[in-house]
Formats: sequence, C-alpha cells, structure tokens
Amino acid sequence: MIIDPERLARLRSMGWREDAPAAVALAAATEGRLARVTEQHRSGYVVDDGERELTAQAPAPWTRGNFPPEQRAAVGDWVRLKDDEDLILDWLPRFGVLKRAAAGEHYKQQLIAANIDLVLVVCGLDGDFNPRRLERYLVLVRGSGAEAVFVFTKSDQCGSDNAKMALDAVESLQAAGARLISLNARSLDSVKVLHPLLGPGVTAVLVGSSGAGKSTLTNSLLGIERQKTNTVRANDSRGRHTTTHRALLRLPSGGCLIDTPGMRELKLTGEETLDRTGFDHIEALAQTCRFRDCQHEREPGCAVQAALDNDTLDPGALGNYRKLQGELEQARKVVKQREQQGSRRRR
Ligand SMILES: Nc1nc2c(ncn2[C@@H]2O[C@H](COP(=O)(O)OP(=O)(O)O)[C@@H](O)[C@H]2O)c(=O)[nH]1
Ligand SMILES: [Mg+2]
Ligand SMILES: [Zn+2]
Repeated sequence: MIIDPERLARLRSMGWREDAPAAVALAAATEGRLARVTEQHRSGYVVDDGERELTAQAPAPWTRGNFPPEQRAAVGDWVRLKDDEDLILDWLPRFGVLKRAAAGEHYKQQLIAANIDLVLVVCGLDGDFNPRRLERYLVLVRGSGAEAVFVFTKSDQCGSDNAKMALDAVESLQAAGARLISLNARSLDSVKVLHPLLGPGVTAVLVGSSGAGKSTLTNSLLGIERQKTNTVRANDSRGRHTTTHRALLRLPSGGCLIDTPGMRELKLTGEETLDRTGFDHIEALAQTCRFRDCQHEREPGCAVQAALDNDTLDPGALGNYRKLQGELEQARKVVKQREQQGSRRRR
C-alpha cells in the first residue's frame, strides 16, 4: 500500500509511526484505507484517519462470542478499511499492547489499548493511594513495552509533607525506571509538566481507579471540558464510573491520549514478568542468602529476613512480591493448560 504525503501527514497526526514494522505492514497490505481505532463499542468501532471520524463495522467473525478478544482490534490499533465501505478488514501488527486478564477463572485477555508509548498510571493522593496496587500496575505496564509514568493527582488537597511521604513510599517504582509526578489535575498550569511527554507521535493511555482524576486530567490537557467527570465518595475516595468507554483523543501538545474507565481488578495474564517492576532489590537480596533455595522464612543467613529485621525492606512490598509471583505462576499454568486443550481439540 502506498500512501500519498498529504494522507501520511494526517495519519502522523493520529500517532502513525514511520518505522520499519510500519513499512513492513504497509508492504503486506495491498488495498484499503488506514485509520486508527478511537473508540470500541459492542456494536462496532469509531475510527479516525486524521481527516474525519467515522463509525466502522467489525468483520463478522469478531462479533462471535467465542472469538478471542486479543484478536479483535482495540483502541489505538491501526486498521485497514475496505475502499468502498466503512468495514474493517483487519488490523496492522501492533508494537505493543496493554492488557489484563478479564475477571473470572479463565484468564481471557482484555485489551486496554494498543500501540502505546506511555502509560500514565493516575493515582489520587487521597484514599486512592495504595503502593501495592501501583506495583501491580507496573507489572502490567512492563508487559506492554510502554514507559510508565505515575501521576499523583490532588496534590492541592493533601499538603506537601503528605505528598512527599507518599512519593517516598513508592520510591521503588522510580528505582525501577518509572517516573513519578504529582500535580493538581484541575489546574491547566499544573498539568503543563506533562506536555513535553505528550508531543507529536506519542500515544499515551490513562489508567487508574475510578475517581483518580483521569478525565479531569484529560480535560486539563485538552484545555476543554470534553470528558465527563464526577465527584468521589467522601468516605472512601471511590469514583462512580463516569467514563464508560475508552476513547482516543488528539492533544494540543501533538500527542494522542486514551482515557479509560476505572479498573477494579488488575489480574495478570501470565505473560508478564517481575523484571524492572520495583522488586529488584528483593531479588538482589535473595541472591545473597546463604542457601540457594532459601524460602526467606526462618533459614539461617537469610538476607531478606535480615533486611526486614533492620527495617530496610518493607514487609508490604515483600508480601506483594510473593503474591504477584504466586499469581503469575498460577496464570501461566492455566494458560498452558488451555493451550494444550486447544491443540488437542484442533487435532
Ligand atoms: N482538587 C482536586 N480534585 C481533583 C483532582 N483530580 C481529580 N479531582 C476530582 O476528583 C473527581 C473525580 O475525577 P475524574 O476525573 O472523574 O476521575 P476518573 O474516574 O479517574 O476519570 C472529580 O470531582 C475531580 O474534580 C485534583 O488534582 N485536585
Ligand atoms: Mg473518567
Ligand atoms: Zn532468604
């Protein structure tokens, strides 16, 4: 497929990358029109080619209940539309996708966004603040290949000492290569610190609990009230699920931003690892235990226990590390079983 320069410029404004995988994808595609998925609904898609937004129909197989969700287009995907009809033919290979396992025992994948460079994990500096949950987010973000930025909202409400304490409590995320930024999502001036991260060619997705301030941040970055927001409940800082679907928007700073509804459950798919997720110091400690197979319970010469005893290791972080490790093992087992069942059925 050859795209004329004018159209290419419009696609670029939607976050199109002119890298080697894109060139390969174009060479393989013989016909059709390119557009990016900006919204996904039960009944179909909204796509944008940089010139206009249109609703597009999904190919029939995608609408079948047993069709694997990860094989359907998701928000952020580049799709090929039929030349003479607003029907999606297929999606172009992704360079990365943020996903989680859907609720339930089957580890079905749920795609959150495709082709993203940056995940903004939004967390309020109020009752929403939970280091363990943020560690879990980082595991999912690392699985997507995107960079992680933790955005702490409501800095205007919590006092600078409290904000500093909160940021200190998640220092391990920064040590793992993520950025930590605290701001007032309601202030256009305060959110300016994000503009340099959201320049042309960059696609970012907002994730975080309901009520954390994702839609507020979106509006402040846009400079207009585009996304509906809602007050949180005073007793537990929980939001009310005002955002009902994911939507990709173009920002004045040149980048693309995907707002998402809040997520209650962050289940691992089994494809993640715990590398660069804030537990490296625990893994480094474990390397220095006297016994190779140390379980860090009560063995002599255990460096992990020693670190707990002298307060250089947070017991909450250790507990979460073990929990996530256990979940990963379990998820991998289930995924493997399912693959084996699948291949038996196909034979
Ligand atoms: N004071 C203050 N309020 C905020 C901030 N961020 C969000 N809020 C408020 O928190 C509530 C929930 O925000 P919303 O953007 O709907 O959360 P979402 O569910 O993550 O999209 C709204 O009442 C916002 O005005 C902030 O940084 N400072
Ligand atoms: Mg919202
Ligand atoms: Zn040990």
